[in-house]
Amino acid sequence: MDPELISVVQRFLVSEVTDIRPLPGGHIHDSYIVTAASGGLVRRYVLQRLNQTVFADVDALMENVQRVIGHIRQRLHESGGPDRRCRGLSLVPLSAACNVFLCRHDDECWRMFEFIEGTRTLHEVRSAADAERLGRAFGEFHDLMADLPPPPLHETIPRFHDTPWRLTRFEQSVAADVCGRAGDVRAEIDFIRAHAGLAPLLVQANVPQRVVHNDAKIGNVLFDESTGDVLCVVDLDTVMPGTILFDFGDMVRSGVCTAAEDETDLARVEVDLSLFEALTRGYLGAAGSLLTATERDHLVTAGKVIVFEQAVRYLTDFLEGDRYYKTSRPGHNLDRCRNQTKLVESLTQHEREPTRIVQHL
Ligand code: GN1
Ligand code: MG
Repeated sequence: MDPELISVVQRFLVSEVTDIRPLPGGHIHDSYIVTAASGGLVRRYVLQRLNQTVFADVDALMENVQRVIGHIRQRLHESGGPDRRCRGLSLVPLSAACNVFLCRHDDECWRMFEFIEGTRTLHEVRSAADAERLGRAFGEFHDLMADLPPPPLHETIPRFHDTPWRLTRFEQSVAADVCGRAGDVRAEIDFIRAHAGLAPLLVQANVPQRVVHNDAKIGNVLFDESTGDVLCVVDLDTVMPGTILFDFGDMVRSGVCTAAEDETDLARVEVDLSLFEALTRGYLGAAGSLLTATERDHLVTAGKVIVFEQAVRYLTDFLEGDRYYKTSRPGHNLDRCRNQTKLVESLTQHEREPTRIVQHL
């Protein structure tokens, strides 16, 4: 075990550490699974070193996360929800201060969650049942957040789903071409330019600001391992004001196709209408009564815009030298971009059926 990591863990209120190993999956923070044993009782935790290039204001981030966790717990407690769900996410306090995160140097901040045993995550949906659970999970989340008391949450990453701004950033990265990669990705650049008309469709929509997740993908849903039921949504770092269209669009990214977002066999990246139907049914079943007519009218568009936005973000990062997203192979961000552009294409081809599905649910 890395002695540096052990010394970090020892600052939190945990007993004897027996194992620390990397937890793969996230694109942003460094995450580890920590095992600790005390008096024969083995407990696990998720330790995270926060990415402060992405989240510049860690105090604001952690204040948001604590408020959201506290509110969910209170709401579920009031509604007599099963205790297990109320314990969805728990931050581990530090041993020597009443705080839940540790900043050792200006550039090194850590936090630790209790690992929820008996749960699993999925990287992609496998069936209509998964898609429906994904929709329901974030529908319930929107419902839970609907009465979060003021003040508004901090904006942990400004302009996060401002697609026109993402497009401007993209054009800057093409113009600067700091890695000399633009020449190799002309087709992808052309695709994005040809679809630039998608960018303003959500930010111009006349829909209310709500508290939304902003990273509503299947990988951020925790399932009960034995029943398959949704336990809670995780990764609360970008929970902040936004529109439900951002989240529905993100759900479409991972919910309408059984291929992962970095699948390179693009023949597998196709909208499956039965998955779209199940996802939307799950979502509207949980949050349908919250939605205005305009929000409902924009659900199908939201899918196209947010998948497009993600393609733009991946290509921008590829052009800038893969500095934002973690990658595990050369060209990983380009593969992700190609995957998302294929999904935009497929969503564009199948526009009418999803619209009809939303109207009939
Ligand atoms: C990032 O780290 P992770 O996987 O939770 C990203 C999201 C993207 C997502 C793509 C703060 O989330 O916006 O949609 O990857 N988070 C941030 O899978 O940029
Ligand atoms: Mg995230």
